[in-house]
Amino acid sequence: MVVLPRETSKIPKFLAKGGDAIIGQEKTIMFKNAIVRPPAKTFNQGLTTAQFGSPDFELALAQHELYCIALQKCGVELIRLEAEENYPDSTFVEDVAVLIRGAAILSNPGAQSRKGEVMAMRTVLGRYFQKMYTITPPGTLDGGDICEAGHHFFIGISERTNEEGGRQMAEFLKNEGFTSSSVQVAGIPGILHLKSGLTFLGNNRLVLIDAFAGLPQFKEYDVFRVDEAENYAANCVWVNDHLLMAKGYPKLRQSLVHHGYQVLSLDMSEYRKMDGGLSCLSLRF
Ligand code: CIR
Repeated sequence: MVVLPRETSKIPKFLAKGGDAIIGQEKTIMFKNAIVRPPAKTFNQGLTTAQFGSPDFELALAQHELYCIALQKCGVELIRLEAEENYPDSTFVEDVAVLIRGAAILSNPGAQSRKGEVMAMRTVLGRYFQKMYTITPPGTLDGGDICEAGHHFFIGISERTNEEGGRQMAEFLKNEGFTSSSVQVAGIPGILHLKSGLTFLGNNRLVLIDAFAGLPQFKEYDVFRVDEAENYAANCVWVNDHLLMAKGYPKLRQSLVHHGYQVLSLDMSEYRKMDGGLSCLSLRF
C-alpha cells in the first residue's frame, strides 16, 4: 500500500467520453445513467443506528435534488423513480442491486424491512439489462457492500451481507469474468457497509478509513487515508471525471483537490441521520 505523497498531481483524466476510457494502464467504464429515487415521506421511519436526530423531510428532498443535479453535471442521465412510501429506506437504491458490465445482480437485503424494495427494481432493471442474477436465501447481500475496482470487486461481509450472499456474488462475478475478494466489515463502529469506508477512484487508487487501511486486500493500491474524525467522508462517488463527496470534511477534500480531482461537495446531513451516504443514493451504469 502506498499513501499518496502530497506532491503527486497525476490527474485521472478520461481520454474519451461516452464509452470506455483509458486511465493510465487501466480501462475504466464511463457512466451514462443513474437510477435515483427521492426519499419518501416515511423516510424518518427507516433504519438507523446514527444518533443525529430525526431527518427533516423537506431538507432531505432538497439535498436529494442537489445530488441529482450534481450527477447530471457529471454527464449522467437520470432515471428518476417515484418515491416509495411503503419502504422508508427505498431512497438508498444502491442496496437493492449491483450493476456490472453486461448484467444486473439483484440483492436480497439483509434487513427484513428492505426486502420488498427489490421487486420494483427488478422491473426497472429489466428494461436496461438482459442478464439478471439474484441473490437468494439463505444468502443476504446489500449493494452497499460491493465495491467495484476495475476488474476486481471487493465484497464486504457485514451485518447485512452474510458469507453465503458474498459467496453467491463472487460466483456471479466469476461467471462474468471478474475477480473478487472479501472484506470483514461487521463490528466497525459507524460503518454499516463496505462502501461506508471505501471508495475506488480508478487508476489503482482508493479512499480508505483507517480500519481498512492495513488489510492485505488493499496493499497494492495507492491510498488516500481518511482521518477517523472524517470517516463519513470516505463514501464518495467517482463518476466520469468528477468526484462527489460529502460537505464538511476539509482534510480529505483538500487532499483530493490537491491531487487534481474535480470535487463536488454535497450536504448529506439528512441522509447521514439515516446511516446513508452519497453512493447509496444512486445506481450508476
Ligand atoms: C439502512 O439502514 O438500510 C438505511 N437506513 C441506510 C442504507 C445506506 N446504504 C448504503 O450505505 N449503501
